[in-house]
Amino acid sequence: MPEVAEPGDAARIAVIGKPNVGKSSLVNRLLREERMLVDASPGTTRDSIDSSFRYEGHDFVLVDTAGLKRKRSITGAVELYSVVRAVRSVERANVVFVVFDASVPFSAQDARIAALAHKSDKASVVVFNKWDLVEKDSMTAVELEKSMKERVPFLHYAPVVFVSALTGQRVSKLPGLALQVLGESRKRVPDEQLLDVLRRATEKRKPPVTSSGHTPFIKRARQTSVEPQVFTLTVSEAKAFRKAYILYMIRCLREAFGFHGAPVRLRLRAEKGKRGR
Ligand SMILES: Nc1nc2c(ncn2[C@@H]2O[C@H](COP(=O)(O)OP(=O)(O)O)[C@@H](O)[C@H]2O)c(=O)[nH]1
Ligand SMILES: [Mg+2]
Repeated sequence: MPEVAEPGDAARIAVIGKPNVGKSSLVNRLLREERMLVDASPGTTRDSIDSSFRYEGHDFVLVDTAGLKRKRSITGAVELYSVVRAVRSVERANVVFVVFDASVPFSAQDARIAALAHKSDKASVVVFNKWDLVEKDSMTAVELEKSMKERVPFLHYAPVVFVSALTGQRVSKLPGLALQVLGESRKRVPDEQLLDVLRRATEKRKPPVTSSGHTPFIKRARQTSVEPQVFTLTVSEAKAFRKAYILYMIRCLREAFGFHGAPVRLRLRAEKGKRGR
C-alpha cells in the first residue's frame, strides 16, 4: 500500500462559499464544539479571521473568508469582492472547505466559487450546511450531491458532508475530513506500482492508434509532486493521448491509489525510441 504522509506544519484550511451560506457560523461552531481553540487573531487581510486549533495532534489554521457588510444596492460588488477574497485565501491554503447552503437551489455563483478549489489544485471537502432546514423527504442527501456534481463535475473527487452549524450536526467530522484529504494529497506512490497501474490501464483499454499507425505507449512514469499530486509520464508520442484518455488514466490512478479529495494531474512528455522495460 502507498505510504500516507503525515502533515508537518500547521495546515491552513480556507472556508469558502458565497455570502450567507454559513461559513462564519460553521467556523464558530467548529471551534466551540471541539473546544480546541488555541488562538484567534485577525488575519492578514482585515476581513478574515485566522483561528488556530489542534486536532489529534495536528495543528490547523482555520481561515474564515468572512464578510464585509455592504449595502444591498451594490450586491454585484459584494459578490465580486467575495470571490476576490476567496481566491486569496485559497492560494495560501492546504485544504479548502467548499460550503454550500443545502436549503436553497444550487447557483452559478456556487459553481464559480467551487471552481477556485479545483483550479488552485487544493485538497477539498464539500460541505452542505443548513441541513437542519432541509425537508429530508423531498430532497435527499443523494439528490443534492448528484445535482452538485452535475453542476460542478470537477469536484467529483471530493468527500461530501451534510452539516448544520446551527445544531452542530456532523460538524465534528470536519477536522478528520481535512486531515484525510490532506493525507491523500500528500500520499506517495512507488514508481513500480505507478507504472504497473498505468500499464494495466493501457492494456485494458488501448490508447487510439496514431495517424502513423502506432499504438502509443508509456515508457516511464513518476510521481513528480505531491500536494498537488502530479504524475509525469514519458510516452512514445505525447499528442496521441487525447483528453478523454488522460481522464481515463486519472480514473485508473484514483481506483488504485484513492486520492480522495485530492486533485490529480498528469503531464505527458514524448521520448522517441523503441519500447523497452
Ligand atoms: N438554519 C440554519 N441557519 C444557519 C446555519 N448556518 C448559518 N445559518 C444562518 O445563516 C446566516 C448566515 O450565516 P453566516 O455564518 O454569517 O454566513 P457567511 O456569510 O457564509 O459567513 C445567519 O443568519 C446564520 O444564523 C445552519 O446550519 N442552519
Ligand atoms: Mg461570514
